[in-house]
Amino acid sequence: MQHRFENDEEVMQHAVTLAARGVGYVEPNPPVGAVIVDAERNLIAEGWHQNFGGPHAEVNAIAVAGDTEGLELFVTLEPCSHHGKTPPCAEAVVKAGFSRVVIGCQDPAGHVDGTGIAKLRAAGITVDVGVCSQDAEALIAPFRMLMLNRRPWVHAKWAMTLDGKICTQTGHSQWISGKESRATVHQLRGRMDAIVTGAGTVRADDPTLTARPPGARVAIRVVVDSTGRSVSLDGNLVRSIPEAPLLIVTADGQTDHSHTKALAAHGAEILEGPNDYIAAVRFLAVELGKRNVTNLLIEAGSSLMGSFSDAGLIDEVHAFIAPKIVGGDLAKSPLGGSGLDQVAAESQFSLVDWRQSGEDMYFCGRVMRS
Ligand code: AOF
Ligand code: ZN
Repeated sequence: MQHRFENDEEVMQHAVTLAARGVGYVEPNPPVGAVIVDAERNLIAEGWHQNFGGPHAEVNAIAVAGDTEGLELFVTLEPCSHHGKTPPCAEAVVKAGFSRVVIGCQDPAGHVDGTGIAKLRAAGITVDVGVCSQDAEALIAPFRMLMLNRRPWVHAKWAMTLDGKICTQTGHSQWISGKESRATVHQLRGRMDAIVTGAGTVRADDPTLTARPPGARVAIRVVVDSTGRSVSLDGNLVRSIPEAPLLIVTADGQTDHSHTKALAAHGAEILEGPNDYIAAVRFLAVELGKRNVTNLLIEAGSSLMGSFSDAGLIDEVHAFIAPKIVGGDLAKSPLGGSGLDQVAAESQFSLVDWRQSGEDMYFCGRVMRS
């Protein structure tokens, strides 16, 4: 494990890489990585937050290092100062006798929000904040959204043809993206807390919406359907309730109560929301935020997808572009709804990934908001 880092940024980059190992396992907590080095930046120990409820990154790294007197700690997120499921890391860090602590970014959560940094400084430790801050912030974007806006980070996934269609004019959509792309989608599903779809998709595809093979966590499946009738009692969603919860969001005044009663008897949860698509997706975001849903994936047709987009509720896009064309005025594109009046002059995304995926291209980007 003998390794010497060139500069502070290199150490922090390593901490960011360690933190990413926790993605999917730690939510609703943030993924955090920690690296301990000596004055010459030789690697002494590393740690990361591995699972929700478990020890935090700094504490794991300190446990590996043993004697930490006079060493330097690099951590992607400000050490916490509160008594949560574990005691405050800031106290453990002070006790460990570090000469210097380098922090990627401040913890936005109300229960920390700078108080961890203040504790370290009050103890006479040199504290530097903001090394590789962009990467450190990017790691905790879903956590920040949940903490500050009390709603999940919303991923929108679609597969489309070269001519921007998600199905033919008859609605046929099987076989747009290839095997590699579908595998990427299952990996994505495996780190989500919720997967949302609409009545049209349920009727057309009878989807299961589980991750195959299973991932780090099991997402609650959510169907937005005003009446609830699209979800049949003998369909794949109901059949797989023992594997993953099923929530059906119906619309006030539209719900088919005798059918939703039967669905509830099969173990589905029914929630009545507003009778308006945009209001319904806002209601859903708030409701899932209350349940600490940190990452939500929409895999839906153009009308529900368009409602999320028009409501300003899409944070990250995963688009698969297949080298196929279908044509047709009536064939749908990924986002329905009202859309924009003008094409944005500035770039709308910060790029996460843009690569070949088998025969397809895969784009992943995060929506930039001013
Ligand atoms: C750290 N290091 O590795 C993480 C931190 O319920 P608990 O005790 O696990 O505390 C969770 C909170 O601690 C979480 O909301 C966030 O503010 C902070 N996460 N802090 O010092 C870590 N994961
Ligand atoms: Zn902590």
